[in-house]
Amino acid sequence: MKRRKFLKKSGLTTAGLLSAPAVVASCKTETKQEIASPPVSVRKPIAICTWNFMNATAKAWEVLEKGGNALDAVEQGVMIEEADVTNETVGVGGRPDRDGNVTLDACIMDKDGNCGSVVYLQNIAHPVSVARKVMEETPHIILAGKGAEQFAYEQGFKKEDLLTESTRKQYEEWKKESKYETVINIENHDTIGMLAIDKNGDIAGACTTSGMAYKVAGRVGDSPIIGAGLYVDNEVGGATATGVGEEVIRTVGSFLIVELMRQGKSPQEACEEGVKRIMKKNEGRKDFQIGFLAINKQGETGGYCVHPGFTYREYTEEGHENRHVSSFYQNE
Ligand code: SD4
Repeated sequence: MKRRKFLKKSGLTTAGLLSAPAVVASCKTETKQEIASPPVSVRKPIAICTWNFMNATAKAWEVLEKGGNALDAVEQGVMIEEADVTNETVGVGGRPDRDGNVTLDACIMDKDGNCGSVVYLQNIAHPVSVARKVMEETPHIILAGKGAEQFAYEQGFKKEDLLTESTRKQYEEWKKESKYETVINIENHDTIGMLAIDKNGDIAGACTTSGMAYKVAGRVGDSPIIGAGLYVDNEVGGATATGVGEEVIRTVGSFLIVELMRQGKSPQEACEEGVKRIMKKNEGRKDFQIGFLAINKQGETGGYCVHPGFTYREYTEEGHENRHVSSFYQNE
């Protein structure tokens, strides 16, 4: 008997079935099997990203809506920010290190746990796509610096000047102050981490950044580190981070969030717990920012940040674009 017919005949709704195990037990085997695994309602497709990057989520949605997979959606989604010269924390137009060089970090992870990453990459506008090539075209996971750049050229990427007039000017100004040390503050944000579930229910994620502005040359943050800036487990969900990478690496932040979800926490609860762990190790500090964003297999989302003002953007079929403002943790 088809499921819908059975429901009609028995006068039961799906909710009724779920709360009526006695009825289930008395059904014929054929029907029993269907009822024993009721369809879980999943919000899919869906794309979410850190901060308020509506063009990026719109692009990811465009891919998902056409039936595209989550991996393509997150790659193409974050590429919007990599190409946006007004985003001074990602791709072209990203702020340089203290020696004036723009060095980029990015990673990507798919439903099968495959992943690719580039760190300290220069002169290439789309590090996320190079990271995908590392994942798909090499037996490795991370390529760094000159090697990553050389690999990118071999894969057909073009050499580009990533400094813009604006970031060059800002750098010159910064140098005048001779503050030759890394500035870690709450304004240092706008890294994009994106997570998506496609129509098949598969999850993928990507994260891309130019890192902390005026960092010590050679510094690599959390964003390209699988488990820190990004983690996806197709059975459980995915998480990504933004903010001071050193703190995220210390707690293996995104992996922690996914493991907390595996233990039954909602994405929101998991992000809150992740932030609290970091704050516990930083009693009294209020001068830095960490934000986590997460999605579980059902398409539920959550986000949490040390500071107020953290937002994330969500794109789904029902709600189209919703901007969620997460709560924040205050360290007493
Ligand atoms: C880093 N997590 O390199 C990055 C910075 C960041 O928004 O997220 N900025 O540490």
